[in-house]
Amino acid sequence: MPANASAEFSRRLFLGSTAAACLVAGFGAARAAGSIKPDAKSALIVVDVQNCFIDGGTLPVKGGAAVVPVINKLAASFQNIVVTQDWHTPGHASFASTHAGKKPFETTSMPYGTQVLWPDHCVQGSDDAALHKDLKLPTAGLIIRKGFRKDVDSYSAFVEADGKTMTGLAGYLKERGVDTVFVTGLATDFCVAWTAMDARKLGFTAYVIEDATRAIDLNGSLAAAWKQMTDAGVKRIQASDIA
Ligand code: VGL
Ligand code: ZN
Repeated sequence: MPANASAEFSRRLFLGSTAAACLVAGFGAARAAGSIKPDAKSALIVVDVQNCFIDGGTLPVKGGAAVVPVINKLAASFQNIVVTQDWHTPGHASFASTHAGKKPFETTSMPYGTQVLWPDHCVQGSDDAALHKDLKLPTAGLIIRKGFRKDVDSYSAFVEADGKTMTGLAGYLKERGVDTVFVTGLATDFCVAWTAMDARKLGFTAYVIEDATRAIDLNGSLAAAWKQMTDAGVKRIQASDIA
């Protein structure tokens, strides 16, 4: 064969392998399907897939029910699974109804900072606070409840909104040798984002599986959350990226 044909052949080979390397390294939007294989050091965190955050609940997240089959399928890939539940007292400080003259989705100032005020939601022991009935996670080892102190909210599964009270999740995961978390559930821009960012602060590698989440998106909160998560080193992936 002519010399230039073989040069063209090796150039294509080079470009082909460079493209493959980029996919594996996660450059650009595309990633090879099934390229991430969770191991014994990985945990799936399923955030707040509760009736309150699904149609018919007290703080419904648009499309919230759609995460359930995605998460059920992901579960087969994980040896460690943790579930969280938003678990508020009646008259909780994060409820607008607790603050005279305040309406849901307004804000107030709390000793720990600005608090968004929500409709009453996820009250301890109510059907509204129960996990969605179609969520099938028989191998989940831990359910973390959060936001159960009347005067303190907790979007994060790791640290309450006071910024100092630990939920115990980091200790649990570290004791079990977990160094990487994959965060899913509701809502992308609140409890999922705060959980993923605290995971980074606490030294974990953190992924958010985007199509296993849905957002509230209050005044641009979704775009802001992705920017903050990306800046914190949280990796944004899709369920099809998981082997
Ligand atoms: C959440 C608002 C209030 C969440 C919890 O799970 O993202 N959002 N409480
Ligand atoms: Zn809440």
